[in-house]
Amino acid sequence: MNKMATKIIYFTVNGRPEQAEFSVNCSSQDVKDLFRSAAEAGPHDILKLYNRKGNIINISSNLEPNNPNSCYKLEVVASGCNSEPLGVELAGALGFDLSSMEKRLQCLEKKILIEAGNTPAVIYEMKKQVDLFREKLESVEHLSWLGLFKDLSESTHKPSPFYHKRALHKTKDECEHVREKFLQMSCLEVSEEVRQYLKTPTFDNWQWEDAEIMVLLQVMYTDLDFIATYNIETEVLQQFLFEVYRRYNNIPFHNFKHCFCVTQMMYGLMWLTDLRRKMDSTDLLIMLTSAVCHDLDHTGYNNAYQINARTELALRYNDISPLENHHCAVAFEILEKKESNIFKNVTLDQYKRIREGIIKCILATDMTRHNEILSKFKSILSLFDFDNKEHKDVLMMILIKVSDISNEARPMEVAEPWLDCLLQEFYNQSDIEKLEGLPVTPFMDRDKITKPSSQTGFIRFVLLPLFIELANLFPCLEQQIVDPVRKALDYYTEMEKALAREKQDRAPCENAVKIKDIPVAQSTTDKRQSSGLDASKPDTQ
Ligand code: BYE
Ligand code: ZN
Repeated sequence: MNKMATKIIYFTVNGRPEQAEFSVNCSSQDVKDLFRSAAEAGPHDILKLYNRKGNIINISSNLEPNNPNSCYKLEVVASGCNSEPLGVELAGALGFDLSSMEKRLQCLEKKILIEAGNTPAVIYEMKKQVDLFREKLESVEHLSWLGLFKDLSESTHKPSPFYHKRALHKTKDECEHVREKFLQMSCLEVSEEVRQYLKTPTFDNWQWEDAEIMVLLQVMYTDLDFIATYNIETEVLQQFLFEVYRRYNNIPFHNFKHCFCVTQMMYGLMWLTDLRRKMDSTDLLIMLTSAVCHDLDHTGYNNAYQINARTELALRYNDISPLENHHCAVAFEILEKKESNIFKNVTLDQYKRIREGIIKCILATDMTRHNEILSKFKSILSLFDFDNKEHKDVLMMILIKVSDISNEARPMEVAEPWLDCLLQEFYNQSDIEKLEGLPVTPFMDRDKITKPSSQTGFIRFVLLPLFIELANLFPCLEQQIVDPVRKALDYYTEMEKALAREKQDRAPCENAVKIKDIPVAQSTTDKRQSSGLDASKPDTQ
């Protein structure tokens, strides 16, 4: 055994106790680097280390080992601005940092590979993070002055071994592979058991791959009798579903699987509420197709970002629901092609009605309209009339809204990974907002929210009030979707408490400061305003 001798140094940085372990034969530069990262200091910041007597001591490999009672104190002094232009200075700093970080990680990995035989998860994770950060810097055009920007639309650059960019749009190969699989599988019979399971909110999307999901969507159109009623040709439906699949992007949350979940919940609600007896087939066709198309070509950045960053979409739609308008426009782009127009055999009048219905439903998924739509629904609820077109329109909007945000009505094993995906997408957005100097949407800020804190507020103030109103019209939904949401609220409330206890146990003093910084009640209000959930403040985004 050649276990290397080490020494442990105890110190505090910003009042936070830390300890560092060095091998006795490491270099002074290693020691300095370690203190620099412990202090989260930049390459131009100055570090000062004090001993118990208050004397400044040299940060080197000769540093005297100490114990927790004779802690050193580490202080960071910002280097401030010097005469160099800020851009060049920062660019140099960032560029240098990133490459050196990558080099150091590679060295570390090599060393560990020799000793341990495989790359440990922690190194892999660090590499991924550095990789992700580089990727972000490289993809932001506004930050081209850093000298890292890569125009991916040209796509002539060779990816480095460190650079595994996953494109936003699906590649041709990816699509063709899935299309072939889908066509092969669509010949097979889907069992009655699966067809019944598909009608329930307990359906687990994670068990099915994309080609299978396309078959399941085809089953929905078949089992609602749309094929026969609207004379839809099988090849046209398959081409339509393929185009839809193709135009959902590779992003963490608003992807093809989300499209499926929303559609499947809509389908489930139709069967649970026996809607076929209450509304006509065209309304159901509108609702199912709206669900299928409702997030087409989402890029992972919400309307607030589109507007603040003045994107092409915000300009095109004058800041009015840019995303939802776009999803809808892409839907009709697909439907304009005769090979994928599932409505190609309906009358002109019927097409007009379907188009108007789909536009209404997809535009209703903009959460800034949440209170407006829910209030309208509440006001007609006591006299709800299934023969009144206006009433039916509001119900259709409520049903797509419910389906759209219904993950928490599903079993925990299905719902929780969806929350992780959503937070991943939100964090990506806030990272870019920080990089671009745009207002950071508070509920997307990884420094401000946690899984349970975001979810308890959302379930209490958004999800339950919406679901409860729908269950007023369809009492059977109380047990089918309201109860699971209540359970989810209990689950996240417990998780929130456990997290608070854990923090308290770890660092009682530090915790007091943190709670003061991020008041729980405040963050809930922030979320509602910023997500536009407060109808009285439609333009807080
Ligand atoms: C919403 C708007 C846009 C995109 F951070 C997604 F707390 C959503 F606000 N959805 N859809 C499902 C959700 C959920 N938002 C939240 N929880 C969900 O389960 C809350 C968010 C994590 C946050 Cl509303
Ligand atoms: Zn959606």
